[in-house]
Amino acid sequence: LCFAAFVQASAAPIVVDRTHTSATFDGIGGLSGGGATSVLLPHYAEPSRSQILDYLFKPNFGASLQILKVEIGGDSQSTDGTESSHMHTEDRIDLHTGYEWWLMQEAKKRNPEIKLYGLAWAFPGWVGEGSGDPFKFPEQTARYLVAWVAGAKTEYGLDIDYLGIWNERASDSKFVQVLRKTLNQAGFARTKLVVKDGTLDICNELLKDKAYADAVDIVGLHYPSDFADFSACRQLGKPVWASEESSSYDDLNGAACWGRVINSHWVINRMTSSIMWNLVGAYYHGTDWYASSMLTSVEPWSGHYEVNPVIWATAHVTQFTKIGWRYLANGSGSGELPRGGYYTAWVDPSSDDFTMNFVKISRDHASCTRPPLPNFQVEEETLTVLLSPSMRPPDELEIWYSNFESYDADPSVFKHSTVQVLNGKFSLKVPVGAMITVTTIKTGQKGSFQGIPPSSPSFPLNYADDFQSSADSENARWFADQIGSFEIHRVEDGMRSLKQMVPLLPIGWTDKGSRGPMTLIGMREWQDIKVQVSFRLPPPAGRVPADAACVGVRTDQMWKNGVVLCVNYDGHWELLNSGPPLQGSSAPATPLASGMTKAVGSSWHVLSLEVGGSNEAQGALDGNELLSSVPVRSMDTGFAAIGANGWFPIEFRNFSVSKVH
Ligand code: 147
Repeated sequence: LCFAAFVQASAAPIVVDRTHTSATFDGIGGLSGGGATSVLLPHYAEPSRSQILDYLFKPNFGASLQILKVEIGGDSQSTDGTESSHMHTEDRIDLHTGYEWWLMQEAKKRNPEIKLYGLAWAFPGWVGEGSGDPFKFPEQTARYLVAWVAGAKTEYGLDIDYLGIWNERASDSKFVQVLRKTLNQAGFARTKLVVKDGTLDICNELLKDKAYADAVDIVGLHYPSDFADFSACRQLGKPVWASEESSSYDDLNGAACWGRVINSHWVINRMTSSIMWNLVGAYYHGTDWYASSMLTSVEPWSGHYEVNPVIWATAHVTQFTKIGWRYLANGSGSGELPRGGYYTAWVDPSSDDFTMNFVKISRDHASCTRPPLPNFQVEEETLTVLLSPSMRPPDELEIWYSNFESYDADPSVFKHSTVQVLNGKFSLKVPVGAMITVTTIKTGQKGSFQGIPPSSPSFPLNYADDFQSSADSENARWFADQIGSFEIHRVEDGMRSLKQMVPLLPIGWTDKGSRGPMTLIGMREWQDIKVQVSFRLPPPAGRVPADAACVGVRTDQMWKNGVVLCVNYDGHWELLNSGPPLQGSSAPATPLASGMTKAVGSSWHVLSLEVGGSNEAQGALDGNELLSSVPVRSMDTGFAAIGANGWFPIEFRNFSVSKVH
C-alpha cells in the first residue's frame, strides 16, 4: 500500500472546501430489537458483557455508535422474539420490563452524547380496544407511547431524542398530530418524531398533508434504494434517514455493504443518518436472521463473543465524526470517485477538524440483503486530494484502512498509518474493496480485549432454574419469549413465579395469533431431552376450563413444529406435533395421543416430557405417567419450551432440562 505524497494521480484532483458546508450529520446507529435481538445479553457472563457493551458504545474504541435505536416492547413477535411492553394492561405502567432500559443506560454510561430512538413493532391489544388498529383511539395509543418516553426520563433520567410510529406498518396523519400534541403537553417537545420507518411513499403523503408534515421532524426510510426517486423527500426540506439498514451477513460482505451505504446514502441522496439492523446478535441460532449483527454473542454461559468486521466499517465514520458536524456537498468534499465508489467529507463547524471516507466496493461485494443493486464497475485508482485553504491543511493526516474484499487469511481491517500533506495536497491509492478514513482526529483506536473465553457452543446441560433469584419484572435468564411475555413476579406466597403477562392478543407485527404463548431455551439442534416444570393455572374467574399448561421439546422458533404436551384445567391432556392452537382461534390440532387424568385446577403441579433416541415420548403429571412410548417424528429437533394455550397468567417454577440417554 502506498499513501505517499507525489504519486502520479489518475485524474483531476478531488477538491475539499469547507466554505460551503452542507447538511448536518445526524449520526450512525445500531438497532436493538425488532425484535428481541439482545435477549441473551443481560445475562451474559462478565467481564464479557461489559466488553461487548464497550465494543458497541465506548467512544474511540469500536463501533462507537452515535445513535441507539431500541424497540418499544409490544408483547408480540418482532423477528427473534417478543419484547415485553411497559403496559401489558391499560391501568398499569411497569418501567422494569425487558432489557432495553438497561441497554440504553449502559450506552449512555459509555457515551453521554449518544442519541436514543424508540420505535414500536407491536402494541398491546388494549390500545386498539381489541380492534387490532393502533390508530383507532389516537389519544390512547399516544398516551401509551408517551408513557414510555416519560418513563425513560422519570425512572432512568434518559432523554428520548427520537420516537417512531409503527415499524414497517401504517402511519396515520391524525395519530401523528395527536402524538405530537401529547408529547408537547407532557413536556417532551424536544423528542422528535420520525415517520414512518418504512417505504418512500411517505414523502408524497407528507407533501399532500401540511398538518401531517408539520408534526414530523424526520423522514425515516427502511433499506432505501439509492437509485429510487427522492425528489418528493427532498421537497419536504426535512432530514431523510435510512432508519433501518443492512440485515446483511456479519462477514466481510456485510461490512462492505455497510461501508458502502453509509457513504452512498449521503453522496447520492443526502441521507444524513443510517441505522444498522441489528446491533448485537444475542439471539439463538435457529431463530430468524441469525448472523446479521455488528457483534455476535450467543454464548451467555461461556462469555465467548465475536467482533464482526462491520464494527470496523462503522468505526471508519463514528470514531472520527460527531453528530452536528456538517457534510461537505458533492464537488466540495463528497461525490463519486472517478473510477467508481464514493467519498464523503465531514467537518467540525467549531474547529478545523475534518474527516473523509473513501469507499470502493465492487458490484460482487456491494450488495446488502436488500434492495437489489444495478450493475456498476469499479477500478483501483490513485487520487490526488487538494485541501483548499479553508481546510487549514495540516502537515500530516491520519489514515485508517480496511479492505473488505480481501481473500487473505488476515485481511486488512482498520489499520492505522499517516499521510503527508504538501501544499495542501496528498495522494491516496484506493484499491477495490477499500474503505479508507483520512482525518485530523488522532484518537482512533482498534479496541481489543485479551482473554476472550473460547467458544463453547453447546448450551450447558443439565440445566435448572427455580426463578427465585431474578429481579421482579425481568425475563427469565436465557429464556427467549416468542409468543406472549413471560416475566418474573413475586406472588402471594412470597415466592417468585415466571408468569405470562399478556391478557389479550396484541396488535402484532407478524404474529396474528395462531398458537398460544411460549418461551423457549436451549438449542435448535437438540433432540433427546427431558423438560420438567411446575405450573399453576389461574383461578377460573369467568374463563373456560380448557386453559392448558404445555411443555415442549424439539420445537422450532414459533412452536409450529415440535413435540408438545399440554394438560388442561379439567385434566384432559394431549400430545401434539406443534404448540397448542390458541383457544377459539383455529382448527384444533390432531393429537398424537390424548387422555384424561385428575383435574389440575389452579394449584401447583409438575409436568414433564421426554423424547429419547428411539423417537418415543414419555410424559408425566406429578410423577404419574400420562403417556409412554408414543412414537414421534424422527426429523424434529429443537428448543425446550414452556407455555400455554391462551392469554392468561399461567405461572411456572422449577424448570429443568436434561439430556436423555
Ligand atoms: C425488517 C424489520 O424491521 C426488522 O425487525 C427485521 O425483521 C429485519 C430483518 O431483515 O427486517 O423488516 C423488513 C421486512 C421486509 C422488508 C424490509 C424490512 N422488505 O421486504 O423489503
